[in-house]
Amino acid sequence: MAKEKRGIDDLTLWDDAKAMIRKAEAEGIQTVWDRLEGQTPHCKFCETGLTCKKCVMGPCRIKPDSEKKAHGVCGADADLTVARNFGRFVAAGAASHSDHGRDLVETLAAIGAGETTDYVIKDSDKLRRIAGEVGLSTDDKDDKAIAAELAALFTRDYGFGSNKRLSFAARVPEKRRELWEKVGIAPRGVDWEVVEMMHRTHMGVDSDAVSICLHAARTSLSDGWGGSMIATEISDIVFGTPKPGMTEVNLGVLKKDHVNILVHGHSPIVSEMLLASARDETFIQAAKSAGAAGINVAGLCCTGNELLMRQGVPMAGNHLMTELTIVTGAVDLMLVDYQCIMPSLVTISHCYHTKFVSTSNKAHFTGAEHVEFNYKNAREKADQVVRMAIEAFTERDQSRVQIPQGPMQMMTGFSNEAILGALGGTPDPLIEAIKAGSVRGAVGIVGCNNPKLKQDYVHTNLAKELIKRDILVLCTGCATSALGKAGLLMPEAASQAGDGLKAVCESLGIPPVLHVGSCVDNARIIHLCAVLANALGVDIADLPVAASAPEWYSEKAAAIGLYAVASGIFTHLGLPPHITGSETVTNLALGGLDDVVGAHFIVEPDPFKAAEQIDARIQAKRTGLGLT
Ligand code: CUV
Ligand code: SF4
Repeated sequence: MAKEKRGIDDLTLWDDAKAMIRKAEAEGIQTVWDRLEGQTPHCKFCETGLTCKKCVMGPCRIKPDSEKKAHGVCGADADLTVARNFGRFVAAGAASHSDHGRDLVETLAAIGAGETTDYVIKDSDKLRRIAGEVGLSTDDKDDKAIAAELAALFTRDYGFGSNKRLSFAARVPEKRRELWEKVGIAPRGVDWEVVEMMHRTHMGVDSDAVSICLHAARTSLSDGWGGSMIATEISDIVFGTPKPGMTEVNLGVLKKDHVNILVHGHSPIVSEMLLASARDETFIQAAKSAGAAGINVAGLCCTGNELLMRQGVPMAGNHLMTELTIVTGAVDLMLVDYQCIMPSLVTISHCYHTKFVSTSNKAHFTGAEHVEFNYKNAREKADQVVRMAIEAFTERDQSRVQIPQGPMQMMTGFSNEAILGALGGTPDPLIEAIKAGSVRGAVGIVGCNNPKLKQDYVHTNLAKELIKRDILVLCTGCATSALGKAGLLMPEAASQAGDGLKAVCESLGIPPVLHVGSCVDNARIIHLCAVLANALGVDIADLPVAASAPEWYSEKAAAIGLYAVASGIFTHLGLPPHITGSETVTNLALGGLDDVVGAHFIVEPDPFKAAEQIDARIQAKRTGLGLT
């Protein structure tokens, strides 16, 4: 962390962000960067994972090199303290995705039981395909009956598992499953692993750092191959499986003459319904009567990614843009569900006419208006919210509105079904391209922004370096806005790729960076890896693939990174988690895990150096497969 005050050019890569940071400053509005400065320097004990407040004999601060303070009151040393903290960190991340997934299971069950008319099965083919895949018979059954059975099965995956194993574990290559069994990290139920982590990290339970780290891996796998994967698949079934399409990104997607509604958070359950209401002719007419040209819905963060993938709804920005969207003065209403919603958004919205509306019983925000959505009332509540937005529009002070430059175009919608569809229904053409070396490998660039790093600088430069090297990039989450704003989600960006990748993209008419969805949709990436590995008859760890969370901040990102590694995928992080106070845990993460699960983490804030290391790993994997 730089000690001197950072200039605006150190905060973000983008003109739209800079313009709004300046406007915020002029209007006396505090942003995430100001607050980071206030918190810097951070507490060294916390930063390195050496604080423990798990019981009331403490709190304890562990100083490994001090005779008196090397242990907490209970006797925990630095390794154990870091591991217990990290274990809970990962469990919280896994819990977040998986609790989001639970809402989708509940919705699917409600459809099955005929308890909702607001939500329906949009992709009946996928419903039947997934049901068949997890061993349910679909013969002579209607969609509702299948939905009910599938929801019941997934409910078991949350608890004791079906056969103490996740249904989607069947997707995992056999070698990998055997390895998980051998190491003792085969994931069972989603809730089970999270609860067990809370138990293990209570004082006096698991007191071995390595053992806790292995359970952290198991917990993360229950997210990746469980909660997140279930969330993704049900979202496709209920809201439609994404297909490629065009849309736009950056603050320029806001429209001065429209009612602007931003959806922020994660689940498509709320945002899809809001979109349906906003597209309703009655409300469009109401907006016109109020003096607007229409209703404009745009997304933020992951629920933005969900709408982007399935509905082509434009994206206003990623994590560090969320506050700045309100600073435009053009947002009439921000509708949120849960996760990554900075509480500061409520404060900032009060500096404008912006209505801030929370929707989830799990996520109340002091100072917000709460309109609670559930599967029985969702459409009615969405209608109510749209009416609130139209009313807010009439209170907007247009003299305070400043909307930066016009938006960038981008292509989205690359579900695995769409990717395989583009390849003619089988992974073979991709495998052939990998064998021939025109596509040397693939990397998922995922995750958040972090104000400690220059916004989107690591994302964009890493992606550019990789595609130059004929490495295909898949992106999700907040990386999407970064790469979209950089123009990399356009087919034309193929010209920036190496000759091999360029030719492949041009022949298929696709960008060298494919948008595959939200954070839970990282499940699509590990699923695709499994499909490739199974087709080649190898383990995921043998594939020339890697993952990267260049600018991550959240517990969820830690869970994602860890399930990627535990699935056999080499993973780059732009900055470390709070583990550096333990040599044992740090060494395990940065290398030791290779011997256990065949992959490990690297930490590198410089995108150019990171690209070198990822390239070297991919080349080693190619060599391992006998490729050049
Ligand atoms: Ni879930 S977790 S900041 S919105 S990607 Fe965006 Fe994505 Fe990180 Fe949050
Ligand atoms: Fe201190 Fe141990 Fe209690 Fe943690 S669990 S607060 S290290 S006594």
